[in-house]
Amino acid sequence: MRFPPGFGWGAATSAYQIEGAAKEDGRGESIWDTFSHTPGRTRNGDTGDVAADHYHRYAQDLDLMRDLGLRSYRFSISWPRVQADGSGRPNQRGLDFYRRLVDGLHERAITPMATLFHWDLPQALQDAGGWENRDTAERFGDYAEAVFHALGDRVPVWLTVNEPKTVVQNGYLWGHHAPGRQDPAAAYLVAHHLQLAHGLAVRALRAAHVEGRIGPALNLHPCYPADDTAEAATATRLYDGYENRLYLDSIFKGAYPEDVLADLGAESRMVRGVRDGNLKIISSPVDLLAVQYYTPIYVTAQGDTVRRWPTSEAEWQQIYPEGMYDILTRVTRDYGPVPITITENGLPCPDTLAADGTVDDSARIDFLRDHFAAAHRAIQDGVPLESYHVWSLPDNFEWAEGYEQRWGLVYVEYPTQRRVLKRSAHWYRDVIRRNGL
Ligand code: IFM
Repeated sequence: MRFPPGFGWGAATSAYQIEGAAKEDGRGESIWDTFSHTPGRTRNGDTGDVAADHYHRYAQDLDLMRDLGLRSYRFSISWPRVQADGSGRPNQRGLDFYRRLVDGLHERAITPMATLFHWDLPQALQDAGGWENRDTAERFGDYAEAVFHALGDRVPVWLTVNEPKTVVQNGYLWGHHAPGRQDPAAAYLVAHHLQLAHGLAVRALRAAHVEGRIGPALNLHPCYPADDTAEAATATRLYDGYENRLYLDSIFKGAYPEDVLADLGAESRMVRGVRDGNLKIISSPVDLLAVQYYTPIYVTAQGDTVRRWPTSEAEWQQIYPEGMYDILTRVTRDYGPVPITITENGLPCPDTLAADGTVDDSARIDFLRDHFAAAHRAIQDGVPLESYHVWSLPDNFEWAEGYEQRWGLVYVEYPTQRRVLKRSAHWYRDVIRRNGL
């Protein structure tokens, strides 16, 4: 099973999950510093203060990527490292870190792919209303401009907002992510402002006259009816609207889905918050679509969800590789043709470091093999898939789950920060070398 020549085999991370160095070189506070330091918010009270200490160990991590043969590395830039309070003159020391990282990638012939926002909103902006405040989207456009100015000559692919849906759902509906709110009315206004922020960043890149390509990073969940009834089909359609079309339609079609708008109601904060011209900004043409696939969703006639497939240590995940094929072919059919990159796919395993220094994560190998095969089939059926990033490179801070869930190809022994390649990493190196399975 060979992939197209030059296929971008990669791995992904995000700033708050791996960097640590929370108070160094002028970095400001983010909402995840606040949230993780609030008692009861994360498992075992874990925080990202040290994480995988990547800020200090990035050179070693770069060597590791080279040894694995990675062709692409997706990371995120910490907004509060670049602007401590989310606005104003950029912090040169923060930008310098990313410049060193990006240069190190080029030296090792690895293509950098940078995400501008992976959830670590500067706390000062949260204090001013966070994503409920339209001004945060404007600030994001300015921040993006500063980053493009500093790194635009050396980063060929940019992603705007990582998984806006997760911010909406986990941060504002269920409250188990920062900022920890349970406020449906606010949640969808936040969705709109995140989409606006995306569009403003796209425009900032065009205005900066740099070469790079840019697109959104969306976690898409294929939705299936749980049974054959017409009611389940109807409920599934609306569920899909909230999970997928809310983000895809606005970016690729310049309109929010009618069924979702009707469900929210004309008087909702979101619908009232959409101003003239906003959708034109949101639908500014993009160069690629980044898809993050983890799980399908099965919807009952009542609009509830049920489990169909085995889960992983993440209880929200069902292991269903066909879903990868379905979502890739669906976005190509409904929104294409647009080049696609998979920017996340993976699972947490109960990894342990054996006495002989190995980590046997054969479940991860099985998972990746099946998902790679589904992606390959999608390519054969016409999906313009150009790269695939496994989540994640090293074990890291899994948000509310702290360090208990291990998602990496590389085991991190946290007390010593020693890195150990798991069996899956050795296997992945082989896949990359052979350009296939
Ligand atoms: O760790 C997260 C990542 O930050 C965003 N996508 C899902 C991953 C696993 O939960």
